[in-house]
Amino acid sequence: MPTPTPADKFTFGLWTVGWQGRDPFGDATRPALDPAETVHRLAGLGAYGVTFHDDDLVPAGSSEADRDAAVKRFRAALDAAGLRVPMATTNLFTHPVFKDGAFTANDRDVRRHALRKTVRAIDLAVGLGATTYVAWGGREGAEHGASKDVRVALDRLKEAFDLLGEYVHRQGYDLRFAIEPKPNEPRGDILLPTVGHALAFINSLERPEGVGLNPEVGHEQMAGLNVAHGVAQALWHGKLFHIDLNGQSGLKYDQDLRFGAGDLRQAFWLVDLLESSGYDGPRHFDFKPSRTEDADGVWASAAGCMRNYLLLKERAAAFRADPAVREALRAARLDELAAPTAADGLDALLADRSASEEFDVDAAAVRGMAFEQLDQLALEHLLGAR
Ligand code: 3MF
Ligand code: MG
Ligand code: MG
Repeated sequence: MPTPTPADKFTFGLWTVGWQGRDPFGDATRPALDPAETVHRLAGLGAYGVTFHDDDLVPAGSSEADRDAAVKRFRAALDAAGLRVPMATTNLFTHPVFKDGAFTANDRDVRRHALRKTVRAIDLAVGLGATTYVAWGGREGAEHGASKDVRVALDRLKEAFDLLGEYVHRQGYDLRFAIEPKPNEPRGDILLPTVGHALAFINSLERPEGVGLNPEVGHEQMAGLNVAHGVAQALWHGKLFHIDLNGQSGLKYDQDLRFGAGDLRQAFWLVDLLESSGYDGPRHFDFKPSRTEDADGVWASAAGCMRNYLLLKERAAAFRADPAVREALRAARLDELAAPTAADGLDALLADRSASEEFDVDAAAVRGMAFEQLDQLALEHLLGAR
């Protein structure tokens, strides 16, 4: 059984194992976790790092003295346990003041407060060593048609990222932003609902090079999308700055299952992609241990996330190394996809009668693609049958 080590770069949010099980229908089923204890428990399980929202570490409304004490205690725990903070973020969704959003709230004073809260949280993040700053706009959205002018709201969202980018630049921080798309929940419809929307938005920013993506498995799947395809496109654009791993079973409420639960095939293809792509950032778990669990169940589910990742990594490596798979990839003509379509240039293509007048479309149409055989091999590797 594979055992996680810090070299695997597994990280967890304080809010994940710390989730108390409050949902829209029921109260908390578990007591709050102390961030310092979380650090020690995660280190004991073989994690590399821990992440947080400002309010996870310093509860909203804390005095300056309480804030300093909380940060000091956390820093001491990190040092003692040898855990890193590669990423941090801002909570712009829990407090009622953000009920209509933060950077895109219709109320201007709320928008200005959201920016100041984020600037303060960025200082905290950088002080603890973070180099990635995630921005999930959970409340940036709407339920009522005319209540949000989406084009104007996108102006305000751009303004926010431009100001924050200017701040980071001015401070000389080594920090990149990673936008986390999500289609809905808690808003009926959230701005930047998918990887594709976010990629397009980034191109409109003043400092696009400092902004990338933090795709989440369940978020893409809630939109009915293939998460490995979305992540592949983010990689293709050089924009995979971070990733949130969890599990989701189809189009329903945001489940935040432990990684590997939910759509196992998509999890397999995602691990196969991450491990073969050269992505060397954290493998960050953003899941919620089921509210049925006590503390033992919480740590068992955190360990399960990492084990499932490592098991899938083993399965994916075995799939790629199998001579039968290599042969099946050839039969499916993946090598041909890798060859440019017209390296001979447009003139040669336009002069090529074999691609037009003389092309035997009927003969080409009957050629089988041999994809079923290839996919069966993948399934057999995933099932541990090969
Ligand atoms: C919600 C999320 C968020 C973000 C977090 C930033 C509370 O579905 O996924 O978790 O990941 O705010 O990292
Ligand atoms: Mg999520
Ligand atoms: Mg997330």
